Amino acid sequence: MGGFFSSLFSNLFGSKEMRILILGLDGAGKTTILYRLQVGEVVTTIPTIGFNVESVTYKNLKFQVWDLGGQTSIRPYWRCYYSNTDAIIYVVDSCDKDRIGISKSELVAMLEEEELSKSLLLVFANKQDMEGCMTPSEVASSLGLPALRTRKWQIFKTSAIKGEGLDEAMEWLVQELKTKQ
Ligand code: G3D
Ligand code: MG
Repeated sequence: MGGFFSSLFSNLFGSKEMRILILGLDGAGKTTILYRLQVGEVVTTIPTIGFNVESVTYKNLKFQVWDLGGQTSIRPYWRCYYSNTDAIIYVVDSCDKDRIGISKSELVAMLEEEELSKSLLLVFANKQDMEGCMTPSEVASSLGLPALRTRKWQIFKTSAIKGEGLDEAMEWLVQELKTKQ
């Protein structure tokens, strides 16, 4: 575990736990990103209600991942996982134009949660290595990001599979988390 991200994160904090959610529709690239971070062992837990939560803990930093866009009936159970969330990494498949509307409504619903009201928002316009994808600014407007008034957000152009754009995004995150502390 001597990778770029662990050295980036290691100069972050004192002892306070920091929590980061990685969310988005299935197929967006969340699991790929989690493994790309290479900061620790990915543990998958399956709560009885039946949605998978993948997590990685690095020192006092905890990343948790699950898929949005499934049954709305399980939505209340997510709350157990997002209290004290410092940042949300919202991953979008930039080529999935058919589901960008669903992705937007899922994001909007998450952002309405009281406990996420102070979380930073990083949006990853992922799969930028593919032809014919939406650009980051198209993704941003499709998600309605410019209309967000009270939240600190930033969009990043990424290719999780090639490992592109993740460094810049994580550097921004670390900087923001430092100022938030
Ligand atoms: P999820 O965890 O959000 O559901 P995954 O998504 O990380 O499982 O990724 C879904 C599929 O998209 C995987 O392909 C993965 O390799 C691919 N993928 C993830 N990120 C990128 C990217 O940046 N570019 C491209 N081209 N593909 C990406 P498979 O074939 O395994 O289903
Ligand atoms: Mg996954």
